[in-house]
Amino acid sequence: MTTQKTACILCSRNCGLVVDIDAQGHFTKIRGDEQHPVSKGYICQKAARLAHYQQNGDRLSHPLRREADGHFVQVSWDEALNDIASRLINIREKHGGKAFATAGGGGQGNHLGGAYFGQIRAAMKSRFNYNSLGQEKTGDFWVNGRMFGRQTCHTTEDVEHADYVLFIGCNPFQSHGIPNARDTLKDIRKDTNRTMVVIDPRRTETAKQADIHLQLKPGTDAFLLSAILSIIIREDLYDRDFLARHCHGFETVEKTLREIPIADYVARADVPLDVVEKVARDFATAKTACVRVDLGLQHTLNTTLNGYLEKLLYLITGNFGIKGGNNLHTSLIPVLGHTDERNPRIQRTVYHKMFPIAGIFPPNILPDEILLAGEDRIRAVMVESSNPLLTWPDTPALEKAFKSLELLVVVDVAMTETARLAHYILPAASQFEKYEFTGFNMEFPHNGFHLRHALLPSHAETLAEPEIYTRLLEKMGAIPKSFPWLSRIARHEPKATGHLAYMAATLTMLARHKKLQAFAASILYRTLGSVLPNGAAAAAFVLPLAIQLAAEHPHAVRRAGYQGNRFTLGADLFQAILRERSGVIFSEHHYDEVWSLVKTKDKRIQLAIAEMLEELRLLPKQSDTTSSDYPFILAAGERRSYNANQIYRDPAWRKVDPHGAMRMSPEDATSLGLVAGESAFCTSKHGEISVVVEIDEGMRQGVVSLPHGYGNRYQGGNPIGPELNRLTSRIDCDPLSRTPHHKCLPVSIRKATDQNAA
Ligand SMILES: Nc1nc2c(c(=O)[nH]1)N[C@H]1C(S)=C(S)[C@@H](COP(=O)(O)OP(=O)(O)OC[C@H]3O[C@@H](n4cnc5c(=O)[nH]c(N)nc54)[C@H](O)[C@@H]3O)O[C@H]1N2
Ligand SMILES: Nc1nc2c(c(=O)[nH]1)N[C@H]1C(S)=C(S)[C@@H](COP(=O)(O)OP(=O)(O)OC[C@H]3O[C@@H](n4cnc5c(=O)[nH]c(N)nc54)[C@H](O)[C@@H]3O)O[C@H]1N2
Ligand code: SF4
Ligand SMILES: [Mo]
Repeated sequence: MTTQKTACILCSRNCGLVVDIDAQGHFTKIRGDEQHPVSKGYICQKAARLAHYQQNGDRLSHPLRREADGHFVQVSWDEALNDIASRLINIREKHGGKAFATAGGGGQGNHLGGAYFGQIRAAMKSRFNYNSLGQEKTGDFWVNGRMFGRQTCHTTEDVEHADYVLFIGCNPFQSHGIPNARDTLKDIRKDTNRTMVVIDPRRTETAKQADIHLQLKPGTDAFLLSAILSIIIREDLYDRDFLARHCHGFETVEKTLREIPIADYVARADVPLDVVEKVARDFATAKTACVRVDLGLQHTLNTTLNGYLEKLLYLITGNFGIKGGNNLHTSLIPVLGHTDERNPRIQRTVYHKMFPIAGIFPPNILPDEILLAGEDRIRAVMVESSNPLLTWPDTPALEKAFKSLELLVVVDVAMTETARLAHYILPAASQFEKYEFTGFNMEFPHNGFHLRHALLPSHAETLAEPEIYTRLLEKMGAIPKSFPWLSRIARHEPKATGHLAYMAATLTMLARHKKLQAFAASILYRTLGSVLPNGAAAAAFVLPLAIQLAAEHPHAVRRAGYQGNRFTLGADLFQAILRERSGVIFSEHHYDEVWSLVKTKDKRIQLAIAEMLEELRLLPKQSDTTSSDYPFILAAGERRSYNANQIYRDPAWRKVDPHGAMRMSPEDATSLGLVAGESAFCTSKHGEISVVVEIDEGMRQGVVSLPHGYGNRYQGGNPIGPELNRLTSRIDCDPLSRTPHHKCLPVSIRKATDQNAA
């Protein structure tokens, strides 16, 4: 038996773990890693059963090719990659980069492979990066771009230190998303000087711990938030000094907000006006306050506008750049890019003319870009670490689109619903069989990074993504098979110089061969990679990122404990990243240094965003979502105690909720004549699925919910639990970001009589 360090891969927190592994490579004990600098020993119940990810009946072992009759045959890596390379090149030569897109590229904890995956897009001369973030967070990123200057300016919330915390459309008790969520919630609850407010249509596990719960009608957040802002403005509770010193455009925003018909808007949200006034006043006058939002705000109506209003809340009250407020944070791994659609050079999609946000295109439009874009359509797609057939809106449309492709390649650890449609399935080593990390490190003022080491040998013939994509690039002729000069320098450079001679040589080479710049990750992997200790080759590309971070934030990196001059500081950080099994803190800022992270020219925040103010003015025209045909609102995709996106496939991992039941209020169940455990049909204008009913006192009347992360066909069987996205729409989406309205889906529900259930 060995004891090793790693991290949980089931949500964005990636809590540090200590695991015992027996001689057969099975996890026998999993506990929190006290030495992990961010999670400090914390875990939730989901981590204990990670063995079901590592070993399950759907794990892939060999590359597979689909034959004409639909069945898969085992092929060698060379056979698969040679054919994929030549088919990709053929498509590029005949149709250009527009004909190719990637889908996915990293899940909750595996972002290392993503750095290599993007290179395939570059080799194909394509910009089309479709990713699940484009169905949740891109509206938020767009607003960040306008307010803070770049879409890479990502905001975070100091919930741990805030006196007043507003949780809007998130349920951290189940979904986490904030440091050590359950402990943090408990601390706020126990402290009588601190206040927790939850804005959510369901009385969630988080809402039950809150001081105030505003149980609004789904889809009305923009009404409620603008009313709260208006109260703050009309009652003169905004922070004049902060606004004068740090922001532009307040007068314009103020004018619009002052005109909001407060009582009317609060009535639309269907919550008590006196409580809303109290929340507005107490939030604005609290010593420190912050706002945490997630899918409840981002999968509902007015996604982008909601993100704007939420940011205005903490900005006009001056709760930014302070302990206990909202802040920006550093990033070591650039998960997001910046793509301003006002720049005419930004490449739009062929059919929808959609622009990318933060470099990401919205999954909603992918079926049309494949099926309806004519000669210039997308003809080849490569999917990684994502299962779009279950997780992207409008499953039937996507299925039809994927089936029409000239080439679909899926890289996954498991046989997924998407993989079953592929021409080639490439089996990846699991996240415990290779080097990995998450790029979702969003802490401020301290930010952390955890490079996870491989704990186990790769299963069967599986390969880690860096190897898969580097081989593919080599076969496509995008990069040479070797770089003898760079390899030699890497090998012979004395340890003390921290690979700086190597870096200098690489930069010189890349300056001379600009075409190779896009493939730097694979070049570093093949050259520097081979001299890194403990087989850490895949992490070689972190070196230039560490150097860049240190050059940008030398004080923050030094405070975090690293030493060196302008050139060597980043190399010192890199060495620590390679060495520390529990992860490191890589930057330590003072709160007021948040302004160094703002990317506008004058470091001021732009509050007046014309598109958002226009959408706000049009808000009263918004019509009701429900109708007599579809009288219920379905929140399609709740986070519960035993779901974790599509990461687990074996249903045996769930301790509760085997069917992924539909939650509804007792009143609604009675009126439909349904009892707990009974089957029903849930129908939207797009599709129908069968569900099992659960009665939940916490549900608002007229609202039902289904969990995310079900519907998979384990070992080729029938779907287990709701296939949610057979109901959801790719057309009903945010006008700007095109993120879907998953949480505000009009449906009807009917009892499944014995006859039609059969
Ligand atoms: N257990 C578990 N944890 C997870 C995941 C998982 O699958 N399982 N997935 C991870 C991922 S990828 C993500 S993005 C996060 C998401 O994390 P969350 O966003 O916190 O999770 P959800 O349960 O999807 O939605 C949050 C809340 O939004 C509420 N809501 C629904 N409609 C509305 C509305 O119109 N307005 C408001 N204000 N609220 C509304 C729902 O009632 C729900 O309580 O969770 C992560 N963590
Ligand atoms: N209706 C509805 N739809 C939703 C949501 C919702 O709430 N409602 N939530 C949305 C959200 S917020 C998100 S983030 C998405 C998530 O949906 P996806 O983007 O599809 O991501 P995951 O579900 O995390 O899928 C992870 C896939 O990666 C594979 N995998 C695991 N480890 C590795 C690895 O090391 N290498 C490779 N190559 N593959 C690996 C798993 O087997 C699995 O197939 O779903 C979205 N879809
Ligand atoms: S699911 Fe999230 S919060 Fe729970 S242990 Fe894993 S990473 Fe931590
Ligand atoms: Mo997500």
